[in-house]
Amino acid sequence: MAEKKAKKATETAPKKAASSYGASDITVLEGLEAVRRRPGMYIGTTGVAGLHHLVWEVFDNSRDEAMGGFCDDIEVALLPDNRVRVADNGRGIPVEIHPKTKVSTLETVMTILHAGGKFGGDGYKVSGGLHGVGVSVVNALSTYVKAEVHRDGGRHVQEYKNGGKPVGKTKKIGSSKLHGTITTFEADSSIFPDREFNWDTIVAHMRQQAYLVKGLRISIIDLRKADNFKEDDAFYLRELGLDAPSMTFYFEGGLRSLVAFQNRHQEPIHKNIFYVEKEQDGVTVEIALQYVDDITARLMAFANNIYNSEGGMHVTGFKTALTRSLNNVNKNGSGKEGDSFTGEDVLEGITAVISVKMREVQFEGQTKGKLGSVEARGATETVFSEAFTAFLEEHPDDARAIAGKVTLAMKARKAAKAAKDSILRKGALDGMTLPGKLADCQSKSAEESELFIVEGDSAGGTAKMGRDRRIQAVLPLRGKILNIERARLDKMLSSEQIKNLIIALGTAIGDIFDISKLRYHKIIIATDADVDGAHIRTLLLTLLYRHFRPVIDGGFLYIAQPPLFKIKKGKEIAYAYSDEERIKFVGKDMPIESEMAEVEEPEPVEGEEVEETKTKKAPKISVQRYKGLGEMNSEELWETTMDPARRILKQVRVEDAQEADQVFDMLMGTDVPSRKSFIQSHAKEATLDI
Ligand code: 0RA
Repeated sequence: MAEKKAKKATETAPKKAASSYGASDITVLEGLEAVRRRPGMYIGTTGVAGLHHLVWEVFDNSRDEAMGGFCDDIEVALLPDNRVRVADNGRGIPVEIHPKTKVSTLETVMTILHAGGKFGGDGYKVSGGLHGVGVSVVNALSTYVKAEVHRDGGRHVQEYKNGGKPVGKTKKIGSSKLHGTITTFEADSSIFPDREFNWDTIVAHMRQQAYLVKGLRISIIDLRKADNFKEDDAFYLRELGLDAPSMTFYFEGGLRSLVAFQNRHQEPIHKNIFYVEKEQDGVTVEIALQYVDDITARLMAFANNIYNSEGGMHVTGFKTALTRSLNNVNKNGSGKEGDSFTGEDVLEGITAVISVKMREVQFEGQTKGKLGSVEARGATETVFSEAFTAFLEEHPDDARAIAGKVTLAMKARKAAKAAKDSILRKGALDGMTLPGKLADCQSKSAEESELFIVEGDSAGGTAKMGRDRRIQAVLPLRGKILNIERARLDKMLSSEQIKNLIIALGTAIGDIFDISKLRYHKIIIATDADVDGAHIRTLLLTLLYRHFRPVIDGGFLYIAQPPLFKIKKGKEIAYAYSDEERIKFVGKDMPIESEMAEVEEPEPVEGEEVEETKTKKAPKISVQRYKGLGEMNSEELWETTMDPARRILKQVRVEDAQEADQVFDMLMGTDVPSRKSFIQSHAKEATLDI
């Protein structure tokens, strides 16, 4: 119903909305207009990341209501026509006339920039900083918004069109026994060229948010393809019982549950997950941790529920307190004098989540992913120090296991250092003689240089022939690289494959790692589109994630996207990068050459006239599947995968690498049952060689 109305009104688009707006509406619309002129300033980008930002922004308001203790159930629904609907059972945004703006508080919040804090009443928002720009920004960037408030026995509605212009006033349209807010929006396609929401992105975000607000139920439902969905009076659309993908997250344990989830494929070395939540000097600090039998540190940090990929003050405070607490235990126990743990020792094998909440947060760093607020450091240090010391005293078994693990890490560090020193002294990475396998580029400027890491010598040869040798280098890797799961630096340095890679990158590794020495600003992994290729890619991602993290954080790592099919239609050649694309080109019934019993040679074509009649009848179509890069000739490889003007590259984000790290744990780790089920559930893909 609302959808129809919205469309009609857009078609006839009245210049002036029938609203109560007086003199102040000019400044209001100017504010929203400023957002439309420079959307990047408010939401970062107008790409898909920015599009999803709109969802986070609307969701954040409901989540803040939940953090205030007023709401425990939020539903996010993806609707047809690119609309998104967020419903919460909070108090409902107030609807009475606001004394300052002379319009309803709802309209004020929806149309005035940053009105949340100023007009919404005390405690409207704790968040701020990265998102937390206010729902009016979403309104400004949408062609349609509907806000529905259930409150004080009534059901109140207001709609906004074309960048936030109210359509009439906030109206009571009926009675309701419920309380809460429902916001539906449709992003403006003239601002967001791509309006396709990614289900997995939304699932991952909502899962994370559910961990961060314990006791909050968050459900997601994808009604974009639900046949018989029409907007209904249900408060939560999941109650309509439609056949649609949906998920619900609810974690009573909060961060404790998140740590357990992170460790689901690991072997914890002690039973109890440490947990604390406490306020200190205006900062609420919440931390959960557990050590596992592994050497990687898995730290996650949040400030006001925003993920801090680069850590920050809270992480610094945490590390200081962790090192000190464990050194204290060591002194009291049997540890020898002079053997104190370093920050690195106490982080080995730890899975920890640190979340702080405070009034004003400041972010800094390259991606604004680092918490800069200094108060967070002291508060985290104090809260954690006290609680962790108490935990170690109250749980002697856990304390013993942790101290043992950290002592082992210290010993291993000393052994590894001795080994590395001797290897380095012997010149393992010395002189930086580039490996013979590497076909380097001519340019000495890292900014323009690219390194293609390819699988095997045959693909290596093709890539060397096809490349632009001025700026493109090629390094073939042979077979499987070393299993780095448990490998320490000294062992890794004895692998020829890895040594080649490290020398080619130029950064060295471990203590002497130096990102400024990176020789290529694009490192491109180009493995085959089959199971082996996926395996090698996972290994490389894991290696880079664990030992060359700044390469990923700096945005230097990419994955090549070679086509899966070559399609010939008469003389025309096209490439398809997915099954969907192939089907779009030739239909689903066209057989794939390598899978047919026999292939007819295309007939030679003579003369223009003949050709014309031929193409008119039925152009010869053939579809060839590429299993590996080695199956392409050098020209094809250049055209489809290497030419900077035509290729598609996927930039690797930390989350991608993190996922690879987890898959890696599953494939290589000790958790046999999940490895089995992973392999079984991917067996189909494996036989199809996708
Ligand atoms: C401030 C005051 C009150 C409610 C809200 C904010 C509120 C905002 C949003 C945004 C999405 N969902 C929301 N739920 C509630 C009401 C204060 C009162 O009733 O006393």
